[in-house]
Amino acid sequence: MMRGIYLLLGSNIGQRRANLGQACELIDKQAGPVKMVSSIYETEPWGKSNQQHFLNQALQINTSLSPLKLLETIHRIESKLGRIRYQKWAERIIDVDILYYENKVIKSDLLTIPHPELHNRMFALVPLVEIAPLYNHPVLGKTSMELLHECTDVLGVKKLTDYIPLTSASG
Ligand code: PH2
Ligand code: MG
Ligand code: MG
Repeated sequence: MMRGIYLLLGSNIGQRRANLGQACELIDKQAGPVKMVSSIYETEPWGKSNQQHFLNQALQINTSLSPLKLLETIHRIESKLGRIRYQKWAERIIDVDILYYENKVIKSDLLTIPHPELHNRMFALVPLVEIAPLYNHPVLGKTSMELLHECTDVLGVKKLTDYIPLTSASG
């Protein structure tokens, strides 16, 4: 069982909280046991600002799947939850990204690990720091906490305590 595997969930359409919950359940069943979950954060959309706020959450899982098999499994789960890919950075019911796979460094057409934008995005670093503050980035040689302190992303990241939907249609 591989252990230092961290994922980031994101959703910005539909029942966002339920989407994260269902993704987490399916990951646990189909990829391997979920060992740690961060709080859920409501985050301003990065890349395209004219869309709904996201909910983001980081997970640590154990899995015996290889990185590519894990990616396939993730894509299957995203499709099952109704995600249709039509445009980069389009709104999505669910997005599951691999942040770290142990200390592996992978650059292929299909998959880049560590996630190439992790250190530039508060919506990923803030949840990650909650569950893996001292985990070392295998390329940048810095802990999650150090990456967070150096990150210049100014978009809002707010921990959900009492959850108030932004609109009646969102979850
Ligand atoms: N994912 C993106 C693009 N922009 N913004 C936020 N706040 N959260 C995300 O998960 C996110 C994003 C591409 O996957
Ligand atoms: Mg993503
Ligand atoms: Mg993705």
